[in-house]
Amino acid sequence: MISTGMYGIDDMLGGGIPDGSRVLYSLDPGVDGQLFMISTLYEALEQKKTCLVIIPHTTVEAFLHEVEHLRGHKIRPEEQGITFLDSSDRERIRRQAGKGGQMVNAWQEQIKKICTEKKIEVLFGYFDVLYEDLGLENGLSLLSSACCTKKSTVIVEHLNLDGDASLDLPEVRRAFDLILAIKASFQPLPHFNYFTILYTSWSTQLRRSVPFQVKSGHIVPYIPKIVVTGPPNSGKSRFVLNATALGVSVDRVGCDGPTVTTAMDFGWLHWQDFDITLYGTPGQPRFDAMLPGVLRNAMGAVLLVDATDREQLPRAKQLFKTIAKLHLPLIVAATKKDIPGVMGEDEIRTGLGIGKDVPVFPISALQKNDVRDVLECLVASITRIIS
Ligand SMILES: Nc1nc2c(ncn2[C@@H]2O[C@H](COP(=O)(O)OP(=O)(O)O)[C@@H](O)[C@H]2O)c(=O)[nH]1
Ligand SMILES: [Mg+2]
Repeated sequence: MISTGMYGIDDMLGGGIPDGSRVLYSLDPGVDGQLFMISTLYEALEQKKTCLVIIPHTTVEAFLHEVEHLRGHKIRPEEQGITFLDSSDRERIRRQAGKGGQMVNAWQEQIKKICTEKKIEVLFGYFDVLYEDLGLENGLSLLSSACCTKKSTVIVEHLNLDGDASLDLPEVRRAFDLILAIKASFQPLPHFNYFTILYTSWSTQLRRSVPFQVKSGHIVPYIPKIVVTGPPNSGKSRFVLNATALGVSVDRVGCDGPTVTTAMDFGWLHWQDFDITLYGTPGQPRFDAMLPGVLRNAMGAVLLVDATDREQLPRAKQLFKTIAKLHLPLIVAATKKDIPGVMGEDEIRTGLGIGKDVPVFPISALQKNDVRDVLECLVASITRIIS
C-alpha cells in the first residue's frame, strides 16, 4: 500500500493505493490541483521508494523549482532515489525515432531500462505531452502497463481538456485502478476546488466528491457545510432530521434529541457525490453571536420561515441580512405549507425584503420530498460550473 500523501484521502480509499495500482489524477483546466501528484511523490520519497518521474513537458531543473515553490520544501534527487526523463529525453527520442510507432517503442525501451536497472517502485508520469506525441491509446498503454513490472505503482497526471465523458471511455477505465477527477466550481462567491473519486477497481464505494483547500503546500479536504437557520419554531430541527434521513449513508442523526430546540441540530448526508454536514442553528436572538462562526466556511444556507406566522418575518429578515452580507448561495423555504391559511410567496418576499434572485420554496418540513427539493436546488447553485 502506498499513501497518497493527502490527509483524509487515504481513508476514503480504504487505507491508500494498493501496490501495483495505476492511478489517474485528472485536472480540469484552471483547478489548483498540481499538489495531488506532488503530494504522492513526496510521500513515496519519504517512504524511500525508488521513483521514476516522467516530465516530457519541462526540464528537471524547472520541475524541481516548481515543486519546491508549490510545496515549500526541496527534493534532492541525488539523495532520494529519484530518476527523471525530461524534455531533453523527449527531444532525443523524437530525433532518433521519428514519429509514430517507433517513438512509442523508443519510450517503452527507455522506461523499461530504467525500471529494471533502478528497480523502480513508483512511476510518476505527466501525460499531456505524451498524449500529443503518441496519441491516447499508445500514451496510455505506455504509462499504464507496458513498461514496468506488475508490482510498480503508476501515478499519472493529465490536464483534462476533453470534459467528463473522456474519463468514462472504456480504454481509460481499463487503463486505471483509480481515477480521481480534480475540479473547480463557481458560484460568484465562494469559488472552491473539489475532487471526485470517480472509480476504484478495488472497492465499490459510492462515488464521492469532496472539496479541498490548499494550505501550506498540502491538500486539505473538507466537508462542506450547509447552514439551516430561521426563527424559533420555523422547522429547523425537522428539516435537518428529514434531510439527514434522505442521505444514502447516514452516520449521525440529529443530536439535539426530540424536544430540545436551543441546541444545534447536526446532520450528515451523502448527497449527489458530496458529503454534506448540515448545521441547524438555534433561532433565538441570544444565540446570534454564534451565527458568524457557524456560517464561516459554509457553502450555502437555507433560511426557514414559518409561513403560518407573520410575526416571525422581522426576525427572519434580520437573519436574511446576516447571510446576504456573506454572499452565500441562499434559499428561503417557507414551511408548514400543509397548514391552511399560510402566507403567499409575495407576502413572504415583501416581508423579508428579498428580490427574485433568491428562490422561495413553499414546503412542509415534515415531507422528505420537499426537503429534498430545497437541497437539490441549493447544491445545484453551489456546484454550478461556469461553462
Ligand atoms: N404541519 C407542519 N408542522 C411543522 C412543519 N415544520 C415544523 N413543524 C412543526 O413545528 C414545530 C417546530 O418545529 P421544529 O423543527 O422543532 O422547529 P425549530 O424550532 O426551528 O427547530 C414542531 O412541532 C414541528 O413538528 C411543517 O412544515 N408542517
Ligand atoms: Mg430546533
